Amino acid sequence: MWNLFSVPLAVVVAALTVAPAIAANPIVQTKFTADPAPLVQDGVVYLYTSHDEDDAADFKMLDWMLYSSTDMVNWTDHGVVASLATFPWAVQSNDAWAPQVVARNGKFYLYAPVSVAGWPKNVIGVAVADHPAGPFKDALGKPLIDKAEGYIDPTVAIDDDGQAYLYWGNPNLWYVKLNEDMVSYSGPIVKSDSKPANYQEGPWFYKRGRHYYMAYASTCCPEGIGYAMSESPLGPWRYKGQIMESNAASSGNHPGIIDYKGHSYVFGFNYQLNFAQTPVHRERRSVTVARFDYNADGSIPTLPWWDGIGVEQLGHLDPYRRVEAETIAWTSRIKHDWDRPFDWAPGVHTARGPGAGMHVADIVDRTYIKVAGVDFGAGGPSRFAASVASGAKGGQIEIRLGNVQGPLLGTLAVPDTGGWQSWRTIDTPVGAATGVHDLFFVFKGKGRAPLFNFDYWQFQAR
Ligand code: FUB
Repeated sequence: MWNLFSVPLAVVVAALTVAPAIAANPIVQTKFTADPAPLVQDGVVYLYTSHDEDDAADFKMLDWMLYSSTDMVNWTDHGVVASLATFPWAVQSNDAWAPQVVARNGKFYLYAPVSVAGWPKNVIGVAVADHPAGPFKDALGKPLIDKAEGYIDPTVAIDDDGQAYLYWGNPNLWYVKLNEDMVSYSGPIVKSDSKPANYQEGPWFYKRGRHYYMAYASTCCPEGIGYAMSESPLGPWRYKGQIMESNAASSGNHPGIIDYKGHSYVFGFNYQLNFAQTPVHRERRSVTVARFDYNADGSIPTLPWWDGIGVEQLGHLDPYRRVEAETIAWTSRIKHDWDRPFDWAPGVHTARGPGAGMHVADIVDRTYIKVAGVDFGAGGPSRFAASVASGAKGGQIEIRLGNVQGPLLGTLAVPDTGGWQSWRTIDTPVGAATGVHDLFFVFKGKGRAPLFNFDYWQFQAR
């Protein structure tokens, strides 16, 4: 990949004493995402989400997405990991609502609410995969939990004794005991008689230490996040308070809670990107995250409404290893004079293609990607390489530090490669930079049409 030769130092950027990189909320900007369901597996956070279509007015939901991170700030897009087509017996036109994935015995089980024809229509399906990123396959060829009104929002946890429990429901809270195969259950479907008074939907069931927790979308509407605790997996559930009060800026909310690398996180969603583009409420939601600390007695403090700041980065990103271009802390577009006066312009998109799998697509002039907290080390880089493809005239990748107008490390000229899936690795010398910086790829080119696609990148150390 590299042609080693000495490079005049166009730019020398010394190590800065930087504030820790943070994930700006919402944490995904390439799509509208909702109903976060995080899973920690082998040191990685896998964040499953539902997906509001770009043209959704009311709920319009066809598939489930996956993002992963090892630092809680830079999220790698794995694209669609399951869709309504995974459950061919379900209504195919809508209703791919809030999922959860759990791991057991080397397999990954995706529980998903979908609908069937007629009334009542709500059922819960289960699909299984050998890897967190799928492919997920329908396990049963029929619903796991057959139809009743309000059978949505499944959540699963496995107790220390190996017994797995599936909870779900709006506005009631139901449960069954899952068998060890995770795709069947024993005993009756039970309606919990200790559902907290402000419970609405979106339960998130887990055990931490000796405490069992039931977090959920509380109050309606708008929804906050409430939680209850118990000393038993089946309750009784004692209401403990609000993890987050509701907020008029957001009609919905939906918790997903994990511990990761010594910290505790709650995910939810807001409508920030929708309202950054229009004053009209549409079901175009965006997943958010906040960090919190449990109190000594296991209770959870009440957090402020989702801020735009997010959480601190855990560690730094190594730029001398191949990094997928769809690893993104933030993407947007440098605005034009003719843009509407809202806060945020959509940036790049992601797509899956035959040549490169997941990649960044629809790169147009002035879009950019921020990769947070990149550690160039003491020696710094000498060259930058990227895998790119263009069926048009290509463009440029400006490699900047700190912000979209920050010091220019180098510019990679992307040619017409002969097709949108005809991938070439192109490299360029870069100036010196040491220490930790937020890295910005600012895309430039002529016209308003897509310029090129971008699969991965890597720096060479000096
Ligand atoms: O996303 C569709 C539905 O909205 C979910 O299933 C509910 O929890 C609410 O977030």
